[in-house]
Amino acid sequence: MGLFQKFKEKIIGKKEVSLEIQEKEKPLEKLTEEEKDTVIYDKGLEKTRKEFVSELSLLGKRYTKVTEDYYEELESLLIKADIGVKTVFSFLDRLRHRVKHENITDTVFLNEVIVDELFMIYVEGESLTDKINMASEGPTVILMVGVNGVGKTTTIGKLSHKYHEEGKKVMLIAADTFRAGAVPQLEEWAHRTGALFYGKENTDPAGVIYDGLVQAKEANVDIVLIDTAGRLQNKVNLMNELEKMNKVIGKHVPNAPHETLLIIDATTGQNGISQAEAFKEITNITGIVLTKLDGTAKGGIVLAIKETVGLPVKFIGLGEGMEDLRSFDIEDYIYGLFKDMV
Ligand SMILES: Nc1nc2c(ncn2[C@@H]2O[C@H](COP(=O)(O)OP(=O)(O)OP(=O)(O)O)[C@@H](O)[C@H]2O)c(=O)[nH]1
Ligand SMILES: [Mg+2]
Repeated sequence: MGLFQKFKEKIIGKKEVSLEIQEKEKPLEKLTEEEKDTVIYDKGLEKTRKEFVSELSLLGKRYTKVTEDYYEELESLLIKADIGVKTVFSFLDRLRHRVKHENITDTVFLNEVIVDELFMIYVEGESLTDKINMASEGPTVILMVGVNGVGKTTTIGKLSHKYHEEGKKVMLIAADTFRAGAVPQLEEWAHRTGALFYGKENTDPAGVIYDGLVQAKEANVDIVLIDTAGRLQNKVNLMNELEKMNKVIGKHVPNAPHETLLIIDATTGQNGISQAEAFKEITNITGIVLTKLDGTAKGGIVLAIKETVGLPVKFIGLGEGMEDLRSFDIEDYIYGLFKDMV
């Protein structure tokens, strides 16, 4: 039995929950975290679902038989959803193999096999953990990196909200001392989310982190989120700067940073993949946050990142609101994309 079959029941269950929430017009605050996931993934993946999945169904209707032309159209459809050329090719190889082996001729049935194989990309191979590595003692330090405008500061604000809601004491440190307005922007998020704050403009980022961590330890903070500048000057400079920051962090808090999350804007598509590859060479990235998935029909990028970059997606951004950052969950993702197929 394929994975899609296994998830089908769950998709149906989530659809029912979603319908009930709609009918009763329940506000977001009244929902459980699981229900929120369902609603927010549903809405945030709407664009990808509408384009990619509906085209997939149409393809199945236009071709009754699995022909070369069918494969060609499928290939361009997958590439359009930003699953990535390399991923698409190996995917198509496996699909052709299965079609032959299982003697599949019906394109409508094939859709289920396609979805099945798409999950496999994510699920198979090395199991990457999407959990955040929390410190067993002292503050957990999470460093956020990424090029400009991808959503680093906003993501920190959303994470701060999430951890605050979980009853944790949070501190935000503004080590983006470069861009005008970056420090007050983060400070505003600290105010909105009940977090402590440390930041200083026009100074050395490592120095700010140093002073911030001293305060974080004094205040017995549980989680420290560090914002960094987004400029990707040249690689060597960035590497040196990150190394300096890492040294300072490690000196203060053993084994920190516990996470270095690379933020990628999903609307930039394959460019985001190149960024992930570049950053991976520069520093020890432990996970990806994929933002703005709500603004693109290219939600397939999650799969491309897993297969081509080999880093786990830990969070996804599905909107601008504070609740719109969700832990990445493959089942919710599958639900959000393929709920109309069951
Ligand atoms: N729709 C949508 N917008 C988002 C999401 N995440 C961030 N944004 C928006 O993206 C824009 C840039 O976000 P910032 O958090 O300022 O990005 P940054 O990486 O800190 O930018 P710099 O500090 O200039 O490098 C803002 O308008 C955010 O509201 C998301 O998941 N969905
Ligand atoms: Mg910023």
